[in-house]
Amino acid sequence: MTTRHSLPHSQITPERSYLNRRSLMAGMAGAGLMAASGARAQQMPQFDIKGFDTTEEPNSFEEISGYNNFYEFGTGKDDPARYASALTTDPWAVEIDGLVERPGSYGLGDILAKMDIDERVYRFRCVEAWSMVIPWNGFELRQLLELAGVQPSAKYVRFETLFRPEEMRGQRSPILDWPYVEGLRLDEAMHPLTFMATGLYGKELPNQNGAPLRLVVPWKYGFKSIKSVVKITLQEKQPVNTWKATNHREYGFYSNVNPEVSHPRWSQASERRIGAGVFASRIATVKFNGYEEQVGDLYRGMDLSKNY
Ligand SMILES: Nc1nc2c(c(=O)[nH]1)N[C@H]1C(S)=C(S)[C@@H](COP(=O)(O)O)O[C@H]1N2
Ligand SMILES: [Mo]
Repeated sequence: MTTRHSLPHSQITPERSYLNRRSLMAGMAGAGLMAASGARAQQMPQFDIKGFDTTEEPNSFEEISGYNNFYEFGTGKDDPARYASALTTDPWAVEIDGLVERPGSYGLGDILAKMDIDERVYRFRCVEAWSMVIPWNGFELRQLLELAGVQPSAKYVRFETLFRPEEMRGQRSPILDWPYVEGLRLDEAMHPLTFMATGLYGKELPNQNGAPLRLVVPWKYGFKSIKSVVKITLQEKQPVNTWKATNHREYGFYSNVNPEVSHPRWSQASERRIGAGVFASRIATVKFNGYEEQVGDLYRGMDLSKNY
């Protein structure tokens, strides 16, 4: 498979110039917004002109690839970085089935040859109340769904992670009901913010971050962003996602970031930014993780405390 190794410009951008370019853009976008909306802008996440990229400082590559949740490799935050190198990611294929026009097994190389690889600097908020800013590379999920052709009766998308206990040591224990499953409503899946990541910082996606292909839904708690995806099913019924099945009182289907709806065991009103240092103060969590302007309409009229 060659396409995974031939990403466009981002592949050859060294980390330093990548960050310089980012902070330059942050400065420009920040200046405009501050002038327009005054002091309040200081507390709210800010985005570039497309509305996709946050202008906050990204976390380092080491932070993003060294502090992970990927229970297939263990429950410790440093287990994935230690053990995920055992995973074979080439060859890789994604089975797309259910209510689609062209069901079948799609090789990753063939998929990537048809996708526009883009960069997205997204805020990322785990349900455990820590957060990062991550510069992903990848493509919009809707491009992949359009490749398979969504039938009009489809209402939800179900995703499944690889099940390969020989390489994924966590799957040899019944910590979760394997394989890991997630789901989105079709309109959430088709939203331009909903991303399939194939890399970060212009480098290949580290295995611990869900190589070679993982979902990223920036306005939802991190567990919705399912890693190492091998199966995508279009269906009429709402999928049963792993964390909801494990504990439906604590984890729901929607899982939109919401400072007003507490987790039964902790508040969701604030978060700890990874890398900010032990003495840094917590930062306020923002509804839909700061993406309310882009996604608020998807949930008009819904009771978000019931649909948590
Ligand atoms: N297959 C799978 N996907 C997963 C997880 C997992 O354990 N298994 N953990 C989720 C959780 S809880 C979070 S916070 C994010 C973490 O992504 P990151 O390690 O790239 O920051 O992955 C999500 N996707
Ligand atoms: Mo998480």
